[in-house]
This record gives sequence, C-alpha cells and structure tokens, in this order.
Amino acid sequence: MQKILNYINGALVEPASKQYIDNVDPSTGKVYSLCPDSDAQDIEAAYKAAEAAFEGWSNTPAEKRSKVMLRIAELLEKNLDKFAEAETIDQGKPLWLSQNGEIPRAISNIHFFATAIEHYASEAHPMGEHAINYTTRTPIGVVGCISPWNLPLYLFTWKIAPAIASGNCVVAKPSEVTPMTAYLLSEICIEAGLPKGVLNIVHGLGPKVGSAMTVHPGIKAISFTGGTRTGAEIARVAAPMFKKLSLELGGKNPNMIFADCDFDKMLTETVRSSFLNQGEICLCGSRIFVERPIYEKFKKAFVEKVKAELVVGDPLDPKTKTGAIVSQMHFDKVLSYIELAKQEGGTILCGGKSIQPTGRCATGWFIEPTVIEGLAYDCRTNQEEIFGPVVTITPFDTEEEVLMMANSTEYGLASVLWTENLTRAHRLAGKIKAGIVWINCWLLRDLRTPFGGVKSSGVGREGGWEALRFFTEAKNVCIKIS
Ligand code: TXE
Repeated sequence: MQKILNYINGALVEPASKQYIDNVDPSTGKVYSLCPDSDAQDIEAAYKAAEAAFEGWSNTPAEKRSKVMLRIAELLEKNLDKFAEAETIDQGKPLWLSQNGEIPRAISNIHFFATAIEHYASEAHPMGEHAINYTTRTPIGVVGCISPWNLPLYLFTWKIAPAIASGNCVVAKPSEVTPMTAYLLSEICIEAGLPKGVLNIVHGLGPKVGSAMTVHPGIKAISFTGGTRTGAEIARVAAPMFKKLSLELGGKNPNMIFADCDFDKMLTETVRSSFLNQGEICLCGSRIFVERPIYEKFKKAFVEKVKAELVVGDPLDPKTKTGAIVSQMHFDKVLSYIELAKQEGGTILCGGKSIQPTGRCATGWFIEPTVIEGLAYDCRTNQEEIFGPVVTITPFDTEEEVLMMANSTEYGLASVLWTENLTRAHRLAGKIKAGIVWINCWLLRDLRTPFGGVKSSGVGREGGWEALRFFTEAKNVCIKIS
C-alpha cells in the first residue's frame, strides 16, 4: 500500500506519530493509499524549516525565485499524464478533465505567478519638493495555505504559487480526502531544486493539523479555500491573533437566462456550468432561473441534453462525462439534499439517485446528474450549498423578481447571466451581489482578475496583484527633502 509522506525541510518524511489514515479511491470505494495522520509536532517541524529558510528565500532575487518555479512548472508539464491519472483516481473526476483542466491549470498557476513576480513593483508619492513617500511590499514571513478536495492540485498551486513567488515560506495542508497530487508535487519540488524549507507540505485531518496551523503563533497569514463553516472556525481562531486571512468559501450561484439569449450557446454552456466536475466546483451555477416565455422550451431541451450527454461511469473511461463523488460522506450529503428537495415539493425531472457502474466501479460512489423543478426560491434546497450534480430550475417574469431570487442566499461568489441585451447585462451585473459575473459564458478565467466572493462566500480576493498583495506587507517610507 503506497504511503504518502510529508514534505518538510526539503525531505519526504513520515508523520511524527507514524500514524496514517486511509486514502480511498472514490470510483471503487476502496482504500488505495495511506495519508499521514500528522499533528502539531509536524506543523512545528514544518514551521521551523520555513522560518530557517525565510532569510535566504526572501532575499533571493525575484528572477531566481521565478526560475526555480518555472522549473517546477516544466517538470509538472513533463509529468502531466501521471498527475492527471493520480488526480482522477484520488478525486473521482473524469480523466479528460484532469488532463485538460485540472493539471494544465496547476501549471498555469505556477507559471503565472513565477512571471508576475518579475513585474511586481510598488509606488512612490512625491509631495512637491518638500518630501517623497515610497511604498515597499515585502514578504510576510511564514504563511499557511489550506486547500480543499474538489480541485486538489489546481487550488493547492493557486495558493502556494503567489506565496512562494513573493518571497514567503509556506506550511501547506492539502485536503486529507485528496492528498496524492500535492505529494507528487513535493517530489517535483525536490527535483527542481526548490531550496529546503521554502515549501513544507503537512498532510492530515483538518481539525487536527489544519487547526494546529491556524493557531500557530509563527504562521502570520492563512489562505484557505473550503466550506463556509470551516472558514468561520478558522477566522474565530486566527482573528484574535491578528493574522491576515484570505477565505474562499462556499457558493450557491444563480444562472439567469433571459428569453433573448443565444439559446444553443446558452444550453451547451449551462449543461457544463451545472455539472462539470460532478458539480463539485464552488463556481457552478446550481440555481437556474429562466424567463417564462422560454421556460418550457429550456426545460425540455436541458433535460434531454443532460440525459443524452452526461454519461456516468468509470472516470478512467474516455466516454465518461460524470465521474465519482469524492467520498462516502459527500455522497450521503448530496443524496440527502435530493430527498430534502422531494420533501420540499420538488419534482425530479431527471436523475435523482445513485447509480452503480459495472466492473471495478461497482462499489464506487456515483450519482446521476439531477434536475429538479417546482421548488420555492427560498426553500433549503435553493438556499444551501449542495456541491454535487444537482440543479434546480425556476421560471421568472421580471428583472426585479430574478434579481431578488438570485441575491436571496447567504452566499455571493459567482453568477451567470444569459442575454443579448447589452444594457440589461450591464444593469444586472451592477446589481448582482457576487464577486464574479459571467455574461454569455462560464468559467472563462483570466488569472489577472480578482477572484473571490462576498457575504458567506468569503473574505478577500485571490488572483493577479490581489494575491501578491495578500502575501506581502506594505510599508510607507516618507523622506523630508527640504
Ligand atoms: O471542506 P472543509 P469539506 C464546501 C462544500 C463541501 C463543504 C465541506 O459544500 O460540502 O465545503 O467540504 C481543512 N481548521 N466546499 O469538508 O472541511 C480540511 O482538512 C483548519 C466548497 O471538504 O472546509 C481541508 O484541507 N483547516 C469549497 C480544507 O480545510 C481545516 C471547496 C477544506 O475542508 C479545519 C470544498 C479546521 N478546523 C468544499 N477543518 C470551495 N469554495 O471551492 C477542515 N480543515
């Protein structure tokens, strides 16, 4: 049985406890590797390694930091197929998605920040001939990065890349549900010559290891992506310690479709924005609102397309469009929401139950893509994050009505809007309470843009200069001249 190891001070090491937790392949429901059950001792060792490396790394010229990061990206690219298969086995997503989405985006994350750092500058503010101010933006020191199981390497690199590029040293904790590709990345960091202690990866349970990181007095900032409840717990611990916090949390994103939209483009993209990665993306549009004149046409076409295209099966099979649900716990959670929807008066138009593929996946966790109609906009099914292959569809008559329903949840991460009316698009984009608005598209990403949400979807923004500013401290120096 493969043992995943921690990556501390440049070496692959066992957890201090020598204890491990089972790591399950969701496609089979069987244990296929072991993940370190690390604890506070491992966090302390990782912190000490990061602290010892900080002086050297933060004084390494940006060009040299960039070079070693580009080497990591290059090795990741060279091993893309190995990482893609590992990601699919660990998380359950279809192999084509790992090959064309997950791993290429992880490479882009590293490449983007490795090059951005060479252009990262700060500003000066002259006060006539009397004085001049200049701002320095220097790395914080040892920072913590905690990432989730839905897009494992994609979101892990989205955090550690800007942290390292800006000269910090990192203690990182991937999700214990999907630890494999972060472990494989640590092997590549060693091969690329990343100096020891710059990146330290400690695997293990969130409440044990994640909280040990959050409470550690030497770890001065925490960048977290995960559930809203966990984000609140991290904030409760870290806020009184005045740590910098970046919290990218849950979502319950509205997809607003007007009768004047480009119907065919909208339909294709809406199948994708509803069910990509088994709906396990915080940006998925899980509440679909359709202007009444095209509601019946949309309902018929959407259900037909979902049933015809979204083949559920072995994620390693190229024909599979919908893979396995990441864990038994999440599988049970998603099915419980489908039951709730029925109790709340919903009608299941397609899907609605688990499905057992044949062969090796007969014991895995699979749920049919599910479309539900007839629910009130403010029922629990339409207010709470399900984070699975489940969407609801609801008709609307006016802009005011759809805006009220769209903005009615505690979340405000992303939103999708389909209309050919430019004025309406800008008007609604200004009124939607979300950090991201996609108009006539979905998941079109420019890494320079600010990424994050409002309300219970989090605090702060990732991406571009936002990420580099999060991982640096600004200092103003004012010099009197005359
Ligand atoms: O996330 P958790 P889970 C949502 C989704 C999902 C729910 C819970 O609705 O059902 O969150 O998912 C670590 N201190 N999203 O349980 O628990 C944990 O080990 C410090 C949306 O997987 O938030 C993991 O590494 N760390 C989200 C990370 O936090 C702690 C993507 C996320 O785990 C901790 C994933 C603690 N007390 C889930 N407890 C998105 N926005 O994309 C756990 N962790």
